Amino acid sequence: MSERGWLMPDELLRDAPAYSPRAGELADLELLLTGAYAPLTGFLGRADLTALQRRGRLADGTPWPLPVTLEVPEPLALGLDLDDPALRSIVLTDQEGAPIAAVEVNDTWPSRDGRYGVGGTVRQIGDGRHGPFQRLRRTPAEVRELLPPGRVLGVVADRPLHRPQLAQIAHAARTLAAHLLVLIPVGEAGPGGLSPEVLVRTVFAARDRMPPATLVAVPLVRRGDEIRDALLRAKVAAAYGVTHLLSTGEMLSGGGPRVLVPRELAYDNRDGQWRWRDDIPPRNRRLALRTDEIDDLLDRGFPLPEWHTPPAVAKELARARPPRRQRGLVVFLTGLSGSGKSTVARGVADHLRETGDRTVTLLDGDVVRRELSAGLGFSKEDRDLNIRRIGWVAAEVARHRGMAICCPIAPYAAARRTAREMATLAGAGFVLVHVATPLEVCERRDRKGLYAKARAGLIKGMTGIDDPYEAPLDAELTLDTSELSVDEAVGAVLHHLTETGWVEPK
Ligand code: PPS
Repeated sequence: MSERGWLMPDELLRDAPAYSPRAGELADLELLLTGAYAPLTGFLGRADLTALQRRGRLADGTPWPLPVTLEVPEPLALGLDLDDPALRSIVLTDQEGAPIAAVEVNDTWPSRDGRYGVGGTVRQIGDGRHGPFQRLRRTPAEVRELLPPGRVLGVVADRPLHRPQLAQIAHAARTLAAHLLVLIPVGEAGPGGLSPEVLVRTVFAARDRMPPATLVAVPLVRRGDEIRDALLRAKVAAAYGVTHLLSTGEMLSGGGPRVLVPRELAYDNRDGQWRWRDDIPPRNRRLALRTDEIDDLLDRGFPLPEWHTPPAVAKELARARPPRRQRGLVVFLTGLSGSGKSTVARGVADHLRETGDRTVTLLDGDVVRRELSAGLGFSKEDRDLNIRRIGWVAAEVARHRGMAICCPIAPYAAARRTAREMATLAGAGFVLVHVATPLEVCERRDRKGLYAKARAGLIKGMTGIDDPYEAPLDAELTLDTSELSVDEAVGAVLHHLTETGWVEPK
């Protein structure tokens, strides 16, 4: 029996391998399934990709701005038999493993990093939807059905809407006498780590300042090429029925909706209106705040000014980005064995526990290797996995507004970068402290006798001796404990955290 929302296994797919694509690929999958990428019906194969690269068109001549591709691990690709209908499908699942769609593969090729590109048509399994805000994730056909006849002004709200943007939207909708369709990109975190959920809430908070509008969440993900990204957005907007698109960035040409490039508005303090900046005498003119200015106000716990941001929007933003002193934070100390990381980390943790501002989790090397990474050794793979685990736990602690203090050696820059990204995506801060005590000093201290053993050839792969340490180029703070007492080193970290607003001055 099949019930709405519950999945029935499909006979042909019973033995098909399952694979959970990366976040960007999942977003593309949803756009393919809903018809937002029409006329595409699946992930592109080599013929289309080549044509796209050469001519900006698919093999059949249809203009298309960007590759829509899927990569899978090599064994999965090699296990397919493209000539056998029963052996050529892959079930694509969400990140928790629930099936979303099947791809009927008609092309595979080696790609990069031991992965294979696969091309083929996708077909929905079950209701195919996933992620929060389901009721906003309407298909283009459903949306076109809802729209009144006539012009449709599209806005891609990829950042919170403040008064200047709202004034531009209202002006464009009025001039065109168009219905407003707001597309909210929910495929990835926005600028500054703003989560899609927060973005949706801020756009809703601005709703009573907009002309009557239809709001849709669309899993758009940027590829990082501004013009092509804009062209793809225009394609998707057109699929949703947009006839005129209010641009937030680049000028566009080619098929799809007409693109309107709004003029820069400024606040006129004579009457409180937003109008074209050049129509306001300079002394009465206030320019819109830049994103970094907005973030800075929020970081310091100041309210966003009412002339600039509707209070309801300001409230959502303040909730999502509380002042630094209340936000989650990861303090990540890296350095050689014996550099003093653990001692400094303990001192910082003790101080913060005394003041009691936030809960403190100390992810000390020995504890981590016992509780979290038991069984791991010191190969590059094991060290990277160890740091990934530490980074993940730390980010979760910080997501819930706690303070995580970590002090592994973390010799590889890429793994440290991953830890930073995880914290940022959790909406938390990340402060990297390089405990840069010179190797000679660490070796002289040799608390555990490991350096002596390594020099004698009794142990292999000791960091600094016969294993690499990539000194950070992105540390917020560098300490050398050969020149500082423990108290001074702890004080330096606390001073940095206070200066940058992460910790309340005492
Ligand atoms: S890593 O690279 O970040 O995963 O290492 P970490 O988890 O911090 O573990 C480092 C501690 O393990 C002991 N140890 C070694 N360190 C470096 N290289 C090798 N081969 C090694 N073998 C064991 C060492 O005592 C480290 O402890 P600390 O507290 O840093 O001195």
